Amino acid sequence: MATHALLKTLRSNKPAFGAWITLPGAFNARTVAQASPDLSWVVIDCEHGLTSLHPGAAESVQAIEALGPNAPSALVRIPATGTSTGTGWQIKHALDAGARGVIVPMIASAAKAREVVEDSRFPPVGRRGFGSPFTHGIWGVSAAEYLRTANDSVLVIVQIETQDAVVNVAEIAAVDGIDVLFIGPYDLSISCGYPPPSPDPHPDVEKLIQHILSETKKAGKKIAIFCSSGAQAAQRARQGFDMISVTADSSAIAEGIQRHISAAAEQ
Ligand code: 3PY
Ligand code: MG
Repeated sequence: MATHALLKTLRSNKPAFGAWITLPGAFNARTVAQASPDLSWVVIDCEHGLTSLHPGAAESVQAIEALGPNAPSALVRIPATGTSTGTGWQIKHALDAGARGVIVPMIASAAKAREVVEDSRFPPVGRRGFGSPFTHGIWGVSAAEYLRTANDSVLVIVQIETQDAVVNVAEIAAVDGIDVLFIGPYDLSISCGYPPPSPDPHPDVEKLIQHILSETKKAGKKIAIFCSSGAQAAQRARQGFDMISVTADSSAIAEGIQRHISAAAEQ
């Protein structure tokens, strides 16, 4: 059975801590992935980060997965969802690149969630095409084994980050083939007319977050959220979140450099 760190952590019902990759380049991706043995996933952000989906994501996934069987699972956040152009090609590039899962932003209806599942799963479940000569090698399995097990091993993660998504959350969570609902607190706040979290969300937005958490758990699905510090992530873990982004490369670099320079300057 093809498996990976995030899938194992989610199945063991332990919080899966992750990190966000906003800067481009295979060496950056590998540096983040190697930063802690407690990382069970990283996401290459092709929506707001600077990695291009093709071929940039493939190079970063390869650099992470080459760390071996204990590497954090490499996820890819695709650039966009839209009404006029389908998102199938983006999911195809991300999964063919060897991503262990996709994070799909701005999903607000069960119909859109079903489309995401169809694009992410091979027939008979979905309509994902088969044909990359590289994907199975990055996973370290044969092509036949990848084809046989990918529908169970690829994680399909949709972001809940708009007012409409909150209204439809129970229906979205009930869609077969969706593994994780991922709250984007920044977009959720601005969609509801509140300022972005600084660092915590507005109490009204927090109520929505708790509602999404309980509806997702009721549906038996995993729930994830984006955080901006270890302390905030620990609190979300205590609340029952399954998958938590703890920090991002760009902010962690700036914080680390600032801390060291301050220590030096204070002498
Ligand atoms: C959000 O908070 O909107 C996110 O998508 C997390 O990056
Ligand atoms: Mg967002």
